[in-house]
Amino acid sequence: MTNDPSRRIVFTGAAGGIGTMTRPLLAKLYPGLVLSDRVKPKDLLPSETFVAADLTKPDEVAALVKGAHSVLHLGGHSVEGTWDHILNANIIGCYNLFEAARAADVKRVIFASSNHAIGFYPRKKKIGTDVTVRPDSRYGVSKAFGEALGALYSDKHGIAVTCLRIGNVGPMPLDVRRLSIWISPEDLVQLFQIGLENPDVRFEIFYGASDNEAGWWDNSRAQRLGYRPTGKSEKFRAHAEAEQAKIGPDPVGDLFQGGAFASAEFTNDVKRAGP
Ligand code: 15L
Repeated sequence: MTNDPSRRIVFTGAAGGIGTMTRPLLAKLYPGLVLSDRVKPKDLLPSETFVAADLTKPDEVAALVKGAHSVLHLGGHSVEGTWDHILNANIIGCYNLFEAARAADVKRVIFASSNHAIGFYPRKKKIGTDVTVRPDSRYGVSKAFGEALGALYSDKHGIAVTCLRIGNVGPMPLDVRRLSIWISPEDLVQLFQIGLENPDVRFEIFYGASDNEAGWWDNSRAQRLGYRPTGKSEKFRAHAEAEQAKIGPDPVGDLFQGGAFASAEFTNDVKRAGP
């Protein structure tokens, strides 16, 4: 599909953090990429195409995906928020996206899920992509919902759906937790490419993580479909530990993969939380 201008690819959430980091890499691979968000990215280049759309408005989403071959769906709220916020941006918005994709006969959707869909797994447990979801927040619940929608639209309507449980994207891991879940923008783009191009994709869940020695996730399915991460968080251990020392302990969050998302609003006994 690379460099095929007849295959329109729509990228929602293009003005967000991950959008900003991956746009330059994607532009080289998919020159006709259609960027979308509620507001135009400040650094939009004359060579880039932008279409504004609000995910909560079904007709705007339908107009956006009309004629698209594939959608990279990163749009929505990217951290914990009020129920009202999560409901609109991530639950209703995600439904509108899949429904518009079905109506427009879109072939592939890559959904930006999150590690917070499984954030209540203990850090000491290594998990695969077949575990029961254990969200650590309303945000995490919305990502589990998006994965379930993806499975529905794959099984019922034949859309090839790839859900990426993204850890934390950036030039380097920000703290000790991120040593286990960090992904470089380049590695994330590799996972986008598998979702956009691999002929074996029907419904997939991959972890969005680089080749991290401290990792908690078994990503063998992604590897079987060609994922060859080059980022290694261990190279940045000194930096991550120095940053961690500034943050200090979080007696609940430090036990669970989701960190502060798990400890926020926590009223349980830690012994009764998580699997
Ligand atoms: C996420 O899902 C968020 O979008 C991102 O902002 C980070 O908080 C990340 O998880 C993380 O867990 O570090």
